[in-house]
Amino acid sequence: MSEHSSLSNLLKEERRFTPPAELAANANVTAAAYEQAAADRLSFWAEQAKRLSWETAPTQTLDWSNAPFAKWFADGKLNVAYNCVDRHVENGLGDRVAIHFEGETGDSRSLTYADLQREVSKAANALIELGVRTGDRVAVYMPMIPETVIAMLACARLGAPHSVVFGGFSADALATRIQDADARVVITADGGYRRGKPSALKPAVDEALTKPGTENVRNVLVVRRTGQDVAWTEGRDVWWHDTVERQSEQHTPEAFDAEHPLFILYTSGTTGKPKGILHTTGGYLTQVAYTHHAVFDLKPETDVFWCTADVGWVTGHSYIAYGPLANGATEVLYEGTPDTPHQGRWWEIVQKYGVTILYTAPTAIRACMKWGDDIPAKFDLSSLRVLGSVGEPINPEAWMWYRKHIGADAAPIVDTWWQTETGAMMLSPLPGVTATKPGSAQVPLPGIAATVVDDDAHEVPDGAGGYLVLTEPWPSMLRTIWGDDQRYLDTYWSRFEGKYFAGDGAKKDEDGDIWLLGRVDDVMLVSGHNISTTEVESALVSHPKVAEAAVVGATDPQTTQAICAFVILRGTASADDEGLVDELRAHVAQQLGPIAKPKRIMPVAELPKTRSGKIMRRLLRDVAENRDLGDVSTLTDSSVMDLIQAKLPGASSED
Ligand code: 6R9
Repeated sequence: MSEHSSLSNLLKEERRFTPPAELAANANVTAAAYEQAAADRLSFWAEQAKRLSWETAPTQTLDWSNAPFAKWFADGKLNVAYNCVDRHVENGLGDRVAIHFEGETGDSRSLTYADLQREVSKAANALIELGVRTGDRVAVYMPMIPETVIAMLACARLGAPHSVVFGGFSADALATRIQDADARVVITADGGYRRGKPSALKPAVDEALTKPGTENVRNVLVVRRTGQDVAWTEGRDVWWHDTVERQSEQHTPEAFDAEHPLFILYTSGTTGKPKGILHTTGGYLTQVAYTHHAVFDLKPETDVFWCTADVGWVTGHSYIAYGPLANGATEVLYEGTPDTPHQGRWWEIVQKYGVTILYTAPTAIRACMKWGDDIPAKFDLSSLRVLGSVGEPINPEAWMWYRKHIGADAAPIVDTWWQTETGAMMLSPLPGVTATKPGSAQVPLPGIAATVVDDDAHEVPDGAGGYLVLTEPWPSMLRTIWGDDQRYLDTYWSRFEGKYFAGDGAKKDEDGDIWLLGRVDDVMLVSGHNISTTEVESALVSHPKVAEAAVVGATDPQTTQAICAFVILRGTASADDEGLVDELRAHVAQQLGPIAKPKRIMPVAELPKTRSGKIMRRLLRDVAENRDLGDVSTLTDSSVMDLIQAKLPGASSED
């Protein structure tokens, strides 16, 4: 993939932003952390494990004797819910707000740590009444409401691994996940509010439970959120307000082994059945707590943290449920979409709660860019002091907009690279230490070992590209794929001997900083050159008329693959503008070189995305190659594909 370097003028940014002096002077973590971790990585993590309250403190740190099946802190025992809730109450923080909940329709409520302790205890008692025992799997299919976090913590409290399924997934997707994990109970709601309207969830559960392989589900526990009518199966379905509310507020948590399973989270992968990524207890909680403390510089007494992710994405698990609560933080939980009832909704929430740390995804930032600078300008965002990004490479254009219009040209941006599989952040700047570069995740965090290698597993020199690999085990790593150890070995550990293959293309710049270039499966081969989708997308978005772009390689008889781009235009630009497509093609050629010039550019209104805002390039490839669409069950909005296909004939531009 050496062509990456010759194509990368765009990503070769000279701009660097040093941390604000005051933040640097008071930062939780300084440059010394890198030295300590480098001197003795395992002692560093053993030290971080002390952030948690262990019933039995671990004496071992890592057992790698059966690599790549890791055990971290194996002889330690702890309870995750105790760590996220009870211990804060015992430490006198019962009155601190844990969650400020903001409903889409404007309803709100705040739960203190003492409230959370009562609610989680009641929910745990209810699950016991429903027969849930340690080790039983519980599926959670919920909107973004406090009961979702309460349900997850109640499962954790009982040592019953949860499998949270994104509320936007179809009944089929839910059924597959219930089957694979052999879930015994499903926790759901009648519905949630989406774009100002109640959006039902219970019917999908009812449908999923008619499918073979779901027979072991004994009960469905239903939260009443919207009040809409629901079908009811007597004996199986129970209301949360009947079952949970009458329980005792006392529940004594039991300590489990550090390697006890905490959750399974399904990730779709490119083909075949979804992979159930298994995370366990002690190592996971150690790394989410440490990274939340270090990367956001969290001061739990004064900060208000807001992660906008859905709880059905790993980001919601690690940085809504577990990391912030383990650290005793105060956080915002928002039910709805950023543009309901108006496009300034997020900024209104930042202003209302005085949010100091905001963690979101590039796709959302690009949407806000498209809506216009004047919208955030109407709100007081002066409380914000650290901004985070996750989910995709953030193109420099969006990074600069985020910094200027949301961060008042001062708040450091932490671009955090990690995966469902890694459990917690792996590469990221540190806000009080790193001079940040727009578009780069830059360096492995203290205690993490990552590099970029070529096809033969040799580390590439600075200035060259290849594959991102993790070279040492880390505490929050996945332990296996649920029920499929072989697939775990094949997917992550067989490409490069002894190294974890992340599946992402990456390059190192002249300073050794790492830039992510998108999934390796998405790299295009054009006339013998490897071209990264990320770079072409970044070039397109750097044009003033383009808000968002998705690029795929479509089979082409002359060039192996031809670059096809789907673009969402900004504000006033129109798909009918004479010469627009030629202008964009010329712009990419000028930014990256003629080889990267898209053959076709199609203006579209929306792009197909997953729960985390990742573009589903596979579907766009199907469109570009005139094939029938494959599985669309993990799309957040499947009507998007109809819109794109309908536009195809007139909107395309051939050479
Ligand atoms: C947390 C999460 C993982 C994939 C990952 C990569 C992409 C995530 C990124 C990023 C560039 C970042 N990704 N963060 N690429 N810069 N800061 O997203 O988990 O949904 O499993 O996706 O997302 O391609 O391999 P998950």
